[in-house]
Amino acid sequence: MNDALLDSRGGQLLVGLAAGAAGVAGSYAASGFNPTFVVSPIDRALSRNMPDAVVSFAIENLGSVGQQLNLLTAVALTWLVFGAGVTGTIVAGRAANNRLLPAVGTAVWTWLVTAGVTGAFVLSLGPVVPAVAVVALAQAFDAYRGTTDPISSKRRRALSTVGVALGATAVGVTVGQRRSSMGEKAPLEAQGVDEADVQTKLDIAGSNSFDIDGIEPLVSRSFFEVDINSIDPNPSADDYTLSITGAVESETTLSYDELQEMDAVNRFSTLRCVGDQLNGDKIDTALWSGVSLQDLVEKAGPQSDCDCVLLKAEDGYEVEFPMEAFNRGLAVYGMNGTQLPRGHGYPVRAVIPGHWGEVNTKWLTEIELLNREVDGYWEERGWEGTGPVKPTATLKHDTMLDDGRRRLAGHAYAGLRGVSAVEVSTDGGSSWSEAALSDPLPAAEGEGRAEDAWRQWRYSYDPPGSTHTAVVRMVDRDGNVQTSEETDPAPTGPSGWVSREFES
Ligand SMILES: Nc1nc2c(c(=O)[nH]1)N[C@H]1C(S)=C(S)[C@@H](COP(=O)(O)O)O[C@H]1N2
Ligand SMILES: [Mo]
Repeated sequence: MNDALLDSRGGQLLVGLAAGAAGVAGSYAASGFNPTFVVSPIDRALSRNMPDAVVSFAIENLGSVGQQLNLLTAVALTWLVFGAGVTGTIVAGRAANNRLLPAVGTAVWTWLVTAGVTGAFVLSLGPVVPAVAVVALAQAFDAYRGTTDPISSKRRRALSTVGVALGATAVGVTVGQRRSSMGEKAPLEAQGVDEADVQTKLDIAGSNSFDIDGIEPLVSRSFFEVDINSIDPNPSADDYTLSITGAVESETTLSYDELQEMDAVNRFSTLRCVGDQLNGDKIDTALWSGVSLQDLVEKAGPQSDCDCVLLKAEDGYEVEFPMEAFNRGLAVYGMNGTQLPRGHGYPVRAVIPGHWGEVNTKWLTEIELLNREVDGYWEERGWEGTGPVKPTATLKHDTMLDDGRRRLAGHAYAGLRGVSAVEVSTDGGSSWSEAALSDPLPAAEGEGRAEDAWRQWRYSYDPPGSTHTAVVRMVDRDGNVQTSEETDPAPTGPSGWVSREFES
């Protein structure tokens, strides 16, 4: 009777899958949560090839959970591909009676798959080492197997192999996690940026902010993140180029250094995702440092027939919108006095005042001037989120003060339409009073106020002692009252008044 673990079908598959898991973790250890992680391109291919209906369903019903499911599926697929290949080499090794074949085959297979999908030849050694180690160990266990109790010792060898693979996987995941969190929040050191101006503006934002629990200060502490990746691109600034192409006199390419040498603007701007909910959290404000997009494009000599432009990014994302909006925008590399963080588009993103979040292309690589309009990533999926934002007033805070009054607070934002007042009703909308507004953030240049930034509001009242509804709405600079008509986020963004019921 032959009791070698690697002679049984079950044992071969077990070792194959164990080595596969260690291999996936090894790739993670070498790359972290980066595009060179073997799962990354597979995750991307999966999500990009998902039918539109599934994508729309996932966005509306699952939110970022949809992305996590996609990532999990990609991990499982990669594991199976590794596992199947390794199992194959074990089976072949047995058939050919060749002890080297499984280890060599495992090395070649895991490297080929990883290098094939990521294109990173050296980092693709990451999965090779742990996967080969698991296979070699299983072989060694079999070679030195005891003779006293074949059944239990075979089981023990199986368990040992799985144990080693689990250990290797845990180590890989830990190392990968470390690697992933490196390089956050580097200081902004660009020649074109006036650092004193950045600091002054951030100080003003601090002192103008209401200090109220549960509502973000004027410069958000934590900034929401929305994009089509579960693993963000991580381009290097050294290799970075921004090309201006299409309907221009001469196509132009700029490096990261060239951008940083140009005179920069420090400008507050609020971003809001078209997929935000009524009273949602996909709205935030930062101080952005970068150069005028119009100035960049002037260099190339724009001659677009449709006065429209397509922005393209490292992750394959694309969005098309009018030149008129583009010309007001910035190519941004700094955020709140630090280097633009990876999650927000490092090295360079677009920040376009007054329009929905989706035009603020992160990891920006190309500006293509068009002669004819095209659909971008979200428009292909039924959204119409490239236009001006809809006005919003949120209600994020209520508390009983010591003097027996109740205080309500939130934000208001209407893009370039500006916020001139926030009105609060505590009788379900019959009568309205004006809330106090935080002092506006300063303009990028000169004495005025920031043209595309939210305001905070607060309002205190004597509670009536019976059930009542508080409602909030904003008024724009031209005196237009925000519409009460409620719409879903899809396809043009949410609208409506936010309300909250109180028992007393
Ligand atoms: N390259 C790229 N840029 C992108 C996206 C993306 O998926 N890829 N998402 C857009 C969307 S839908 C929004 S709302 C904003 C969000 O910016 P933030 O993640 O910095 O908050 O980025 C936009 N820019
Ligand atoms: Mo968005």
